[in-house]
Amino acid sequence: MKLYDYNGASNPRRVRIFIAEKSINIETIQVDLASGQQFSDEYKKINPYCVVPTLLLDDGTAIGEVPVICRYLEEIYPDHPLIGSTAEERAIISMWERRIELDGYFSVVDATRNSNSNLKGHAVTGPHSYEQIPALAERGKKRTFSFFEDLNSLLEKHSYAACDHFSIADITAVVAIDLAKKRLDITPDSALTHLHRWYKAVSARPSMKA
Ligand SMILES: N[C@@H](CCC(=O)N[C@@H](CS)C(=O)NCC(=O)O)C(=O)O
Repeated sequence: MKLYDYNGASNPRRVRIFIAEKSINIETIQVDLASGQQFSDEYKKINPYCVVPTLLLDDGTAIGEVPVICRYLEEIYPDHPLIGSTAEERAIISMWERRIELDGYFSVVDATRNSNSNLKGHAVTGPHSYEQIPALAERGKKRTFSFFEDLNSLLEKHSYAACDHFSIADITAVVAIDLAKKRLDITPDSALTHLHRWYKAVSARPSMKA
């Protein structure tokens, strides 16, 4: 099994953190996004969406999409569960992870891809070309601030994003916050005390260095 990866990119980081939390080792292969290696014919055969990560199984099966890769790894490495141990827990954690991805992670991505000058003509990942829409960057920033507030309210109810223990929902949330800081120079307001308490605790986990 091999993970097609790129060290500077946040979606593969979500999978790298997941792998580190599971204490498993998976060989990684760098796809140099900066030089456009994701668009090479060779990589397109592995992932026609021209994105990383992709998990390539020993029989040649290629699995894309972060939550799907993580779900596959959870099934084959059930120790240290990160998507829940019961049907109900799996549903609750998956629900929050999806909401955090849709409202938080994708808002940061929208704001970044529609404003970064290196991404002109490439506002949406993949083989097709799309121009940037500045209004989407503005909306993405606004939605990022709303996400910080909503996450703070969530963390008032339980110690971690989805429940009272660490899960994949925390991984998506922390990577969204780190991406907002790195790409947009946006950080959560210091008044969001529940978010900051949680962020400090999860950021100290060794897996976060991945
Ligand atoms: N929906 C995909 C998104 C993956 C994605 O957008 N990856 C980015 C890196 S963070 C990428 O490969 N970008 C290539 C590009 O910008 O051309 C997933 O969940 O895996």
